[in-house]
This record gives sequence, C-alpha cells and structure tokens, in this order.
Amino acid sequence: MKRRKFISQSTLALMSSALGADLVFGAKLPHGLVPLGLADPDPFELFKKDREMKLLNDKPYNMEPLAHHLDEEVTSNPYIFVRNNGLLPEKIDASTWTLTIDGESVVKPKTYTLQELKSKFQSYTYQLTLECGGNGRAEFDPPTKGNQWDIGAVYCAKWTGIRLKDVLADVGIKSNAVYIGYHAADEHLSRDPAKESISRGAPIAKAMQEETLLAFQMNGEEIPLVHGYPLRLVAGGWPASVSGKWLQRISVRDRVHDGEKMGGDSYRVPCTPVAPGEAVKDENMCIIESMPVKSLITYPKSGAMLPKGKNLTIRGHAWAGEYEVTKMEYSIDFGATWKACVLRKPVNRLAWQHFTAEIKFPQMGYYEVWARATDSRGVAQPMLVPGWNPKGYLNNACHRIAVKVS
Ligand SMILES: Nc1nc2c(c(=O)[nH]1)N[C@H]1C(S)=C(S)[C@@H](COP(=O)(O)O)O[C@H]1N2
Ligand SMILES: [Mo]
Repeated sequence: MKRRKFISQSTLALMSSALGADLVFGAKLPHGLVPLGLADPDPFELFKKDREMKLLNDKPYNMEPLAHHLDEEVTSNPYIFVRNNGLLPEKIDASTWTLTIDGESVVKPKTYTLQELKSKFQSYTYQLTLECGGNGRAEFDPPTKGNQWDIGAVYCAKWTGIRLKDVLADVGIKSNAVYIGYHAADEHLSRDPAKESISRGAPIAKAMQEETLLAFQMNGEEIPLVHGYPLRLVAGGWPASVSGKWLQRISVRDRVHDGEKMGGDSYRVPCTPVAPGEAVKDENMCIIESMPVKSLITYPKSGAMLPKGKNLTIRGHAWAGEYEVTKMEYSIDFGATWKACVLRKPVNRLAWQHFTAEIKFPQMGYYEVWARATDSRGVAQPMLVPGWNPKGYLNNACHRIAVKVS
C-alpha cells in the first residue's frame, strides 16, 4: 500500500506541547502546513521596531535602521539595531536573576541578586554609543562573511545602572587581573548547553572606567528583552560585542579572556594592513578595542529634493570610540573642498555628538553631500572603504547622501 502522508503521533505531540494546548483535529492537519500558532513571530511586532527597518537575518534576529531613522539625539527603541549571536533567552525572571563575579583574579567569588545590586551601589546615567564592529561590512570587497550591515548598526541610548568598577571593588580583585569576560543567558544556536553563543570582554582598564555600566535601564525604562533585559554590560565606544546582554556572570581573568568570539577572525583585525583577500596568520591578528571615528547624516534622507535658491540644513551625529570628535566637515564636490559644520560637545564621555550645517548650492543639479569627522588625535574618516580585513570590521568611510536642486 502506498504510504499516505499523515503527520506522525510524535510530531503531533511536539506541536501540542509547543502550542501549550491539545491540537484537537491534528490528525486532519494537511501535511506540511504549519499551524498559525507555531509560525515564526513577527520580529517588528515582537521587538516593537519600525517596519522600515531592514531584517538581515531571523535566525538569529538581526535588523538595522536606515540613516534617517537615527535622527534623534538619543536613539529610541524602534530604531535600535538588533544583533544576536544565539537564541533569545526565554522566561526571564528578574526577581530570581543573579550576577556572579568570579575568575582567577577575584579574591573570592560573589553572587548578587538584582535587588542587591540596585540597593547596594549608586546608580549613574550616561548616553553611550554602541556600534557593532561589523557596521559597514556590506561595502568590503572581496566580500566578507557575516551580517551585511550597511550603516545602521550603531545607536546612542541613555543607559542607567551601576558602575562595574564599584562591584569589582566590593568583590575584591587581585593585582594580577588583566581582563574581564562576560557570560550570558542566551543559548547557542545549536541549543547545546555546553556552548556559549558569545563571551567577550575588555581589559581591566576599560572595565574600571566610570562609564562602564551594569545597566538595568535603557532610555528610562526597563531594558527591552532583545537588548539585554534584565541586566546588561555597557561599554561605550568599543565594539558593541563587548556589551554583553542578559548578563549572568563576569569573570575577572589573569589573562586575556578566551571566551567565544575572542579568537580567530572574530572581532580581530590584521595588526598591520594586508591586501584585500589576503590570508592572515593568527598571530598577526589583533583584538579590536576603541571603534574608529565616524559620522552619519541623519537629515535629510538621501534623495532629498530642494527648490532652487533655497539653503539646506543637514544634521547628524559623529563619534570616535574612546576619543572626542573635534572637527566635523561637509563637502558637496566629492571631497575636493570641505567646509566646517557646527559641532556640539558630547553630553558625557562616549556619547555621540551632534552636528548641523547650512549648505548653499551654486546651481541646479545633482549633488552629493559627504560628511567627515576628525577625532582629538587628528585622525579623520577615510572618504572610501578603509583597510580590508577577513571579517569586514571597522568600515568608517564617509557617509554620503544625494540631493537634487531643481
Ligand atoms: N549575550 C549576548 N550579548 C551580546 C550579543 C549576543 O549575541 N549575546 N551580541 C553582541 C553584539 S555582536 C552586538 S553588536 C551587540 C548588539 O546590541 P543590540 O542588540 O542592543 O543592538 O550586543 C552584543 N552583546
Ligand atoms: Mo556586533
């Protein structure tokens, strides 16, 4: 007899348990049809994101905004990019959540409840810029593997939490401490509990900065689940991968942290420039620390139309990792000449800065407005894509928008 395509009892049982209810007429469910209740959730709805955001990947979820979405001085949740390496943790209970500080270089490991952290240590609020190390990856040639971020994997939110340094002082760390490494609650894509999706960190000096927070709030509210609820490490100015979401444990290490995505090509670039596509030996790869100087024109949206004789006021943000942006310029002649923008100071260290410029166009026609930031060390953004590297990190090329005057 020809085998008919019935759903097996075991598949039905799995579906029922995932639905949390009996699939009453399950035996009649056409083969291959996924019950609506089991379909993938809508990530825009789920994470309260603007529907214009680009979904780069849904396993795991990765999405980014367009440049004009980032116009706010403090980025609001609907426009904050999402980058996950593993699976979102499920069923988080903040009332039983704990943070453990351990590692070779602590005097004695210590565990705190969230309530203890909040009541025992003073809270601080800072605006901190987080940019994915791979922001801008889409432009590298030859192409490199990973999410093909355009320009949107960056934001500056207002984070509230306690200082990591205060907690480390409370635990007591040894003089041989070199690095901290985080461990988080998100599962590896394989669901293998022995594997971590990501476990990165930073040198002790970065961990001890005043602005390095163990945050419980983003923009004055509980951190949204996808951005690390209920506790997140936030280390502004460094690749956002240092800012561990769903934080459960911090190890104080007597060596450079060797967790998941600390080695190989992950968040590392050739210590000295290489030719595009060239293979790089492991010992010639260096861990990315401060992110490079960069800027974004957030108004107007690229493709703006301007009536003849009218000036255009552009605005945007600039940031420079650990440094301050000290000069902001624009060009309307493809970089031949540059004029100064009005640039504001950061509200606090590691917050992005805002700029504006009023532009006069000489005649009707097509223009591009290019923006270029320079940091306090005198380092400026390159006009085109900078040095190629195996995973396509650190593209801080000038941002451009198109403007038509007619
Ligand atoms: N636990 C955990 N923390 C994490 C990640 C992750 O996958 N798991 N991704 C990192 C990376 S690579 C980036 S770019 C930022 C993204 O932060 P966001 O989703 O708030 O934009 O979180 C970092 N922290
Ligand atoms: Mo990232």
